[in-house]
Amino acid sequence: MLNPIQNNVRHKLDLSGIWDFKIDPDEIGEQSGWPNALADAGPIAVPGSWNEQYADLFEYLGVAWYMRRTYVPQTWQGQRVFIRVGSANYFGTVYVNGTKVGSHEGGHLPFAFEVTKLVRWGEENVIAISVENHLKPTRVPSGKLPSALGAFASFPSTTFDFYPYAGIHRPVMLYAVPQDYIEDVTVVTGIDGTEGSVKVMVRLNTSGAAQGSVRLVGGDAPVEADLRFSGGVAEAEMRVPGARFWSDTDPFLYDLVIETASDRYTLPIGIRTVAVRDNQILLNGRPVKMNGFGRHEDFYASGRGLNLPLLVKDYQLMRSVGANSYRTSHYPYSEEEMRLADSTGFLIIDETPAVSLQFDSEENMAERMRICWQQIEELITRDKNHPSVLIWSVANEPQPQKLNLTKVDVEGNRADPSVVWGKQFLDTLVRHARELDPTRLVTLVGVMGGLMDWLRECDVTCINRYWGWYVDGGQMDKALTQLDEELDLTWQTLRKPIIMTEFGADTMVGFHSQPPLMWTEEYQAEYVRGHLEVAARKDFVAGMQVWHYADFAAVQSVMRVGGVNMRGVFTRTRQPKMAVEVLREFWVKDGGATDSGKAE
Ligand code: BDP
Repeated sequence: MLNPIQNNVRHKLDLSGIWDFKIDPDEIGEQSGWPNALADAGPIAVPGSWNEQYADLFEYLGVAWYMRRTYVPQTWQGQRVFIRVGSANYFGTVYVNGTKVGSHEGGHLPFAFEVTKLVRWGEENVIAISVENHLKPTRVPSGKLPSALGAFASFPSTTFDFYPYAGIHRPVMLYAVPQDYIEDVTVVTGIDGTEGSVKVMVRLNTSGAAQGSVRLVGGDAPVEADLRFSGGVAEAEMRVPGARFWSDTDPFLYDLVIETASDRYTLPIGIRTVAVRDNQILLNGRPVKMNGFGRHEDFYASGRGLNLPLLVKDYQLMRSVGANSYRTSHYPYSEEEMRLADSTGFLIIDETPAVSLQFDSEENMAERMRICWQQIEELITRDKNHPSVLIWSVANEPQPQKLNLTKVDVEGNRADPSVVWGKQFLDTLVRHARELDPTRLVTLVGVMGGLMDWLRECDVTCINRYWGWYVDGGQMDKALTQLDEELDLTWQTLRKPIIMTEFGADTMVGFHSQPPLMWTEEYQAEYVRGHLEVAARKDFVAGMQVWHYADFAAVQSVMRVGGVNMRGVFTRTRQPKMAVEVLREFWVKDGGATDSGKAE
């Protein structure tokens, strides 16, 4: 699943733009010839969520069809041609010239199918993609299930607190590679004093013997090694004297150029290591704090669709408050975004779509496990070479059957089968991620009042806490005392560095009060200040990530004014609330971040 690139032997054709579109509520499209032609279609932007583009489709989550016609460049003849969808939420099926080429489940990861034999050279090709986003109890994330957080009872019926946007959310492209091509590359970097090491594993699509080379460009002198393939696989290790190590303050990237007789692939890489020692996270052997935000891919009109100007703006705004980190809450973000994190030095907790998992019946859990397993594999395959990714998060807020927000529960009631099922399920996910990638840290994010025991297997303890909001709202002193005590207890119990992956207060921009009352900007500012002060006293706190970066679309409920979660320190249109100044005070170091996004 290498990201398609353009060079002298590889080609790509981005099909982003206005496509034909038609909903199919009765699900008759496939047997009615829609893969070949869409009668009475309307226009739709790809990428983008359909819910935002048509007011009458805001709540529509059933099947919809996309169609686009294109020539395939004549120069690609003789190569292998693929169609690739960056993401389609939730279930996508691709047809080329009327033939079904494959389907994919899961909303936030790319999928590709080879279509070489179906291409019509010298004529138009018809590409049709059907997408549906039915909310179902066994999907990940799940819908139409009773939520342990009863107050989230919502419309549409999700178990999660963000709008279930539907559609093709990332670019669709055709790409071409040589007949014998580089199928996969895995890079593992190490540090020994001032020397870097770069271990490269390359897999070809063919299993015969072959030769190739790998070159690291961008340092003082290029470093090279030979690749000798046997069974289609080759490994090489390069030593890089005087290497420039990748970090959040110096996100230096080398180009790794891999060449075989017929193919060539260039991958930007960073030389860095990540580890945990006692109560700290170490980047290149030095303690680092991962401060920043929980976020969403969310905006007016584009919905969850890739929005490049917004991306650049968001990175600049995050940097302007001194943030160096965020979590891809609650699903994998776009590949464009991951590359930007590499080049601008953000430290990422990369999360799967497993938000609000429930452990309700063995049958449901088996189905969810199948999907979680696949999503972890697809995520790690996609993102394993990004230096920015330090931590895999395999779940956010798995839900015990009974949730008591006010009480820290260490072991849980073992007579409750869901307590035991949850532990087995989550341990399995953590171990699976660790097996696939032993070079990074693995975590899952614990819910307030959840079981500490479920987090034991993790390398880093990530917790979401809402003292002063859902519990002890309006009573900041009491809330901060509870937070203080709970952080100590969590450290003493689990003995791993702690990142607070969520803490925050809903805030209506422009609401003010003295004394600070809930929902006002003053309250959010005090809340954030109080939390950062408590954390600053504890050296085992390895990061503070405010929930949320910006207000975002949620489902309708009594908790979400206008269907918006207002916990952002920026509004949905990216205007600052008062809390932004507090973050600057704590996070912007002397000189601080500049508008260009680079720390000075
Ligand atoms: C946590 C969830 C997050 C919600 C947040 C909230 O992880 O998705 O948006 O609470 O209530 O439970 O704002």
